[in-house]
Amino acid sequence: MRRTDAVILMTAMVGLMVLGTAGLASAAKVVVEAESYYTIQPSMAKAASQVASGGAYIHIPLRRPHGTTEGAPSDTGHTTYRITIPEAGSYTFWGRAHWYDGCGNSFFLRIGDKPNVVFGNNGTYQRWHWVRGPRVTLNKGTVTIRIQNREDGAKLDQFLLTTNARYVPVQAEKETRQYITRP
Ligand SMILES: [Ca+2]
Repeated sequence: MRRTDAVILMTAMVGLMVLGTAGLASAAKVVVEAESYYTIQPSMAKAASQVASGGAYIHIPLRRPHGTTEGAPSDTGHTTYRITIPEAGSYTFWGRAHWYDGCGNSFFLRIGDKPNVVFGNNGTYQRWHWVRGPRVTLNKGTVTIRIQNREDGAKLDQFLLTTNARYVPVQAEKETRQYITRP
């Protein structure tokens, strides 16, 4: 290899490394504590907990007797959030949930003007864990997110939106308050 070729190759490699770093740095992530809602309507309720991030979570309180078959939700209790999306793109929704059992493991989720979807229905019970939701295309600017009652015994600690499709949250995350509007 001639010396000039080597210099060109080195320059190209450095350029690619810089591009790669910029690509990683540009992944947008918005983290919201579930208790940082804009509005709340019963039977959705806020509860305090020392093991929940921020010391609180939202939930549809468990009913007694708790249903053991799928039925219609008891009401349309919900929270809404006003979130600023920092840049246009495809975002994956994740929620840090705590499910009671197979009949207390979901919410309805509505992101902006997207269709209402079922969030959850996975089989991890009685502990906080991250649950993957839909991947949605969002514009830059304000979006309203709505979490609604589907089953009693369902709890939500945090949720996040990330443009990085391969990102998998593990622990509770630091809230990005600059993207959250409170009343
Ligand atoms: Ca929380």
